[in-house]
Amino acid sequence: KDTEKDINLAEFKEEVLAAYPKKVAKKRGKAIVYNDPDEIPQIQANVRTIPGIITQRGCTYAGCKGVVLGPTRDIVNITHGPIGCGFYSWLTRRNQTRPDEQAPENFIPYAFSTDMQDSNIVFGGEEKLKQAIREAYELFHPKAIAIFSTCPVGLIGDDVHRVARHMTEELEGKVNIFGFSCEGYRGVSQSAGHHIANNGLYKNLIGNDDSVDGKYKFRINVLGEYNIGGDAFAIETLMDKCGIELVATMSGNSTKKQFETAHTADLSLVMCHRSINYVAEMLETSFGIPWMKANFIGAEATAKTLRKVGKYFGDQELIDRIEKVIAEEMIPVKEAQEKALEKTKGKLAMLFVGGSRAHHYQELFNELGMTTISAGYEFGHRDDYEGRSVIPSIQIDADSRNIEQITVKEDATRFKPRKTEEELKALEKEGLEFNGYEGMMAEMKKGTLVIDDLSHYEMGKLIEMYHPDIFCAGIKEKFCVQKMGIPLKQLHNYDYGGPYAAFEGAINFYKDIEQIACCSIWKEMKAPWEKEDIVEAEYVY
Ligand code: ICS
Repeated sequence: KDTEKDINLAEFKEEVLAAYPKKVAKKRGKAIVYNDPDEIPQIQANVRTIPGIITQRGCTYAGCKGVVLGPTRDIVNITHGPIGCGFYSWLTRRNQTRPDEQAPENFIPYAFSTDMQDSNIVFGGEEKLKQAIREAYELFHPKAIAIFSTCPVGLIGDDVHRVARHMTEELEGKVNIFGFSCEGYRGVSQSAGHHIANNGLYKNLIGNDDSVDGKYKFRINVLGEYNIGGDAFAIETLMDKCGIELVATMSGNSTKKQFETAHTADLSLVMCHRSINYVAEMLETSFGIPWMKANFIGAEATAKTLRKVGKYFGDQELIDRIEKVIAEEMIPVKEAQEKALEKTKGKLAMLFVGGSRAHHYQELFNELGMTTISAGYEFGHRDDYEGRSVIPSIQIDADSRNIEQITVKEDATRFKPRKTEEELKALEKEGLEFNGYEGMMAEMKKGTLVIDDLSHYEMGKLIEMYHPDIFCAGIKEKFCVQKMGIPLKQLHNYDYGGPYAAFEGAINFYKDIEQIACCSIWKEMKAPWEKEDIVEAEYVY
């Protein structure tokens, strides 16, 4: 099989559902759909995983501590819970850091945890948490300390917010201490953790510092970029070339100050909408900063994003500089692309990653002449699939029902909107889109398979039935898939690779995928007993 013609995806759904009990089949059936970009079908997403199914998902604590706050280098992030939670969220995501004068501290290599024991479960762990905060303060003198609740903390009722208030008082306000009720079971996945983290950032940090500094007058935030494998570094370098100030990156290689001054930017670009849309909205309602969807994954997408920024500011000098940068950067990109295309063209990919990469990375595969025949998120919501304009806004945030919805911050109205309604309308006429975006389905081919919260069993079936040339997922899937003779590229932590963002990242990706997907070694992955005759002996009694 080498072409799209030889595969018949239509058989998949019936075959896979046949193995499930009736009720399960009914529920899973709603999460497995055949795409039609012209008439986008409804997909079930962001609902509880059926117990017993092996899911790819993570927990709410992972979304809050691991994903959103974790990459901040000068905040001490304390996990209040058993040591396993802190240990498994310790550096595995490969979010990179680079201390500088603004924040010479770097706490990312540490795993801070209260290491709760049986006695803390029985008698309560608040005292231990207080002690941990005292210790962290004495040892490191950080600017801020964040506390993250894990499942047992919620079950026994330790109040991390009360502890935060108590310790702020005890330490005479010398350090900003705040807690997150992000117990693992709070939501159906990481997604609830993103929301809780966004609310906490907004309440405790954003808007605290009005100072405006930097080299350039065009000031933007890049939200939903976590510097995995150095992605944010690649974006920083690119912005610098274009003469654009990056006020805050949320939260790759970020600092407390970046959060506190984010409201001084004039535009927010949103990379991973799923994890940070709440902050984007809050920055807009409170401080009048418009946001646009952006994508730095893929060379074409990067160029498009830069042009959007140029258009937003409407400054001819900036626009010219951006065009010059794009023209220069595209030379090595095209060279690398052509070289890779000789081998990658016509190959097939499957992508099952979190809440935005399964969509964004399709751009890079398109640039490699490869087709994504099946994709899905672990915890995306319906708008991430169907597009924000397709589904009614009331449904956008169904899972966050039990999470506080914050809109306006008191006294934030001291800031004027960056553009008037008319100016924004005029920009929309010129093709800029604010507060909206296309979901994954609008950009996938007709008849391709879109599957939410893919189960381990379904993954095996996909491989068995269609033998894609590459399967993109994470560490939980990697070795199972590779044992089936299909290469797996981790799109969470990039294995050992990256950056994959911006022009520089696209070149890295082309090279890596050519090597991984076009390598003959995978044909040799059959176990000896699968390809050789074996002699079976019988015992004689
Ligand atoms: Fe966003 Mo892994 Fe991001 Fe996305 Fe999110 Fe996670 Fe990672 Fe994955 C993430 S924030 S940790 S882009 S950096 S929770 S790779 S949705 S699952 S696809």
